[in-house]
Amino acid sequence: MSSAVGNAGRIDGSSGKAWFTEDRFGMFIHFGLYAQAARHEWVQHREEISGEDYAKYFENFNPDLYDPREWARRAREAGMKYVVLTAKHHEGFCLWDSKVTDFKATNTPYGKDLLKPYVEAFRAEGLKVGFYYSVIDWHHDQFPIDAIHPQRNHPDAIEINKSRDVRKYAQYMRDQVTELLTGFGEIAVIWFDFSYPNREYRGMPGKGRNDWESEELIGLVRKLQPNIIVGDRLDLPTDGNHPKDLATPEQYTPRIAPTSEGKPVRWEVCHTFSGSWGYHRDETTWKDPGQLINLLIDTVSLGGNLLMNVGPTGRGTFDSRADDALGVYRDWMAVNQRAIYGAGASSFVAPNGTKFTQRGNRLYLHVQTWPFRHIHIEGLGGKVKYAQFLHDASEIHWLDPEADVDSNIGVAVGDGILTLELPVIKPNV
Ligand code: FUL
Repeated sequence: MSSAVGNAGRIDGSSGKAWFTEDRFGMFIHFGLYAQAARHEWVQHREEISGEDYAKYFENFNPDLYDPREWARRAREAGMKYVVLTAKHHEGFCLWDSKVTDFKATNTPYGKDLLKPYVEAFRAEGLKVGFYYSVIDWHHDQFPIDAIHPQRNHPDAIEINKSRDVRKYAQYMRDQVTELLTGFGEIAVIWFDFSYPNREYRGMPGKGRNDWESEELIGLVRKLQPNIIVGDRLDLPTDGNHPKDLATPEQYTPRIAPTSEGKPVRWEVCHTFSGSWGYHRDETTWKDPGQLINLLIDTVSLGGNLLMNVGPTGRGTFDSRADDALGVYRDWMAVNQRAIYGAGASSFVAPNGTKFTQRGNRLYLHVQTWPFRHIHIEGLGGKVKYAQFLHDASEIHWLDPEADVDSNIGVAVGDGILTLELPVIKPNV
């Protein structure tokens, strides 16, 4: 339900990035060789699979049903306004025809680049396009065998590391990021994932250095695409020179909006439909419709964006459970999108069992636990001009002592309290 109230300030982006807090809702896509293993995108790490054994997924990669126009249509219908696809995940496999590696889609039985059609398809549906790019790379021959590498228990790990030069890998990343940011038009988001400090080197020279050369990397990104929004997982120094573009809490929604260098920052919560980012055939912890909707409302009510993930199958399709989850958003957003786009946190405090989102002088009350007949809202007395349900625009009566509105709902209200009169039965929205 919505009502008209005074404006509340909210975090906004600067110039070319202001779209982000307006759009609020995006699609994350994790797609790579791991989709064929169908048991989590970290399968190579979890099962300590060697490069030779993992090669079977490369040799069999053939997403013959890949049609990004289908993906894009579903995203748009679900109300998502932007998209982020794994151009390369930790396994190191590249979805595009990178000139600096052979470990890419064009060298598999599929034989084609996946990124160009992806970019074109989503743009055609009106979505902004982003790339996820893994800083970690378990395939690259100069990437060290560190503590989270699939080969971490290899008996010769220390010896192998002695011959590796992570600076060559850092250059490889810059080459690839250059390809991604020069070959596909304007990219809205680059989602780096993830560097970590004080890495265990197992004999590597150069310990203690910023081995990812993240500062060079972000400098390059800013030069190539000044308006791009950069995810915050590069482990950049907190010296005042690298204010964050985007904080990226994963699988949880912070109660207090994140800050960077003491200032409010754009933030985006990413979530899975089930317990895996990559396609996981046997995973059963799929979120139910109520949880999906609550995630979106909760995040926006706190001033953040939601990036919901789909892990397509090895044939390149969304499985039926993902489709169903997207359908939940499609149906809800068809009616309620006004409470999401351009909306954010409100300075008014929502009563228990409800949440507020606010856009300009419109306040949206999301009633999660349906009460019997009345909702009392402190601080809104005398401030509301009109109230209505969103789903059918039907008027909601209220009792507001300060506005001297006549009502026969017959309940005692206090100063500054607005009391909404609801139907006894929750409308079937
Ligand atoms: C994590 C990664 O390790 C996961 O596989 C996934 O990509 C998630 C979004 O970020 O840090």
